[in-house]
Amino acid sequence: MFKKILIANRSEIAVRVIRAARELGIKTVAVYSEADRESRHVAMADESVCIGPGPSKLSYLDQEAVLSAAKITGADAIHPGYGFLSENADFSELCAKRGFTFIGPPPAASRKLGFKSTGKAVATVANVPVVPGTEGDITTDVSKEVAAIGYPVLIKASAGGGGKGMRIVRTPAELKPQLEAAATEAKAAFGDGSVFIEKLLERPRHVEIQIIADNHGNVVAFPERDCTVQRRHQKLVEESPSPALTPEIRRDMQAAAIRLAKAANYQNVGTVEFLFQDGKFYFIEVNARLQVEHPVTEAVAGVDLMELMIRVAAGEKLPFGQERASEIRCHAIEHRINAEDPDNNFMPCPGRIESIELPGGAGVRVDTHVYAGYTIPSYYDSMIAKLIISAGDRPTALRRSLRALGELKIVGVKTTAGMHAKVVAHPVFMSGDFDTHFIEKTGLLDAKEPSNV
Ligand code: MV4
Repeated sequence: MFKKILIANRSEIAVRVIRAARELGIKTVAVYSEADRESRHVAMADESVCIGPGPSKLSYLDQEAVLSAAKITGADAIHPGYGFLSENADFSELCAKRGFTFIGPPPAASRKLGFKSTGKAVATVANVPVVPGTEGDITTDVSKEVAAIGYPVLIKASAGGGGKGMRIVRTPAELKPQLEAAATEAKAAFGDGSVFIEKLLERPRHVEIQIIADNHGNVVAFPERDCTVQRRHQKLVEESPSPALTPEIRRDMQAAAIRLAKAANYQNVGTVEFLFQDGKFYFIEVNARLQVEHPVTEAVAGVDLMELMIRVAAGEKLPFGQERASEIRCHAIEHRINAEDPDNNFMPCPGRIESIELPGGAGVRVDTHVYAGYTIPSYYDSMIAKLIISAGDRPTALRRSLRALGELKIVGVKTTAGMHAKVVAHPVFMSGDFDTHFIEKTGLLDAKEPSNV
């Protein structure tokens, strides 16, 4: 097992890594930017190293700065958290070269799955259903192929993720100009102009399967997370089990996720994302990291994914098989609380937290790095806390969510907590029957820039 882990991240996820490491008897090193001196992860870690100024490019994304901090503190492993360097295969290779274990997937698997078109190719080989579309990236005239797929279609950037750079095409006349615009945009945004096309699913749900794979060929899949409630491709609420899945679909989705992981020689925790519509699921992409919403699965399955992630990275075997991983022990919901102004188009709202009261009691978990007197810096994302609610069934979990959201009191910055209460109390959300357009259709957020899909 590792002796000392350096955490190449900040905020609640850095705190989460420190907690898991401490329970395993592993020392921790926090790195931080000049803007994060007061962040809780710095105070909690055994040691800390300032690695640069506020902007991420000059600190959390500075590979040499992170590696120097690891070297001078004698760390033997680096945990990347999510975002920043977490899905950077070059960084993971560099870690290995310098003698540190990167707590993440092997670079080859990460490269194959990180690129969406090649990820889809692996899925096809593994007999995992994909959305009908072009095979690989577009290099020639595809108008005939697209006509066969049938309009409307969606152009996606191969190097993109999370909905960035997607364009709808509803008629043949729009195809060529939209393809050109999409390629230009993708080149500018991701440094790679490759695009591919898929049939547009008009009212899908977003359902994802958490997996974990060790270095001994074992892979298990946990119950799904339903992340259908999103706004501008930002997840707001995640829950498990999905109100839309039957036990048969769940089992098939889990088996598909495992086939995909095995075909890619995947190791580490990971998430296989699917769209689900009319009783059928379609693979869309893999997230080769531990995600923000992992505590939903921890609650439902009764496991510690962070601990397991560290153990398999250290070469241990998975301590249980698929039967244990499939157990559903409760219903869980996560609310991402962001420092954003609901009255100003959800603009980030950095500033000083004057006071904060966190909810508690049975079935309420709070993951956060903030405290009274803490000033939220403006350089990073606006998520300041996650509430993870669990209860015996969905209706009880929803009532508990409302209770916990009501207990949460933050003075000093505006937050999305009130909006979460509106979502949970909405009859359509309560019914469980909704799709990715839920937020726009209900007008809950009065979005001034609605998503184009
Ligand atoms: C789609 C789609 C409809 N049809 N693909 C958005 C995020 C990215 N991971 C995939 N996304 C979508 N892909 C096809 N072929 C609709 C979306 C989508 C969406 C998906 C999940 C959750 C919220 C969403 C909001 C808008 C669009």
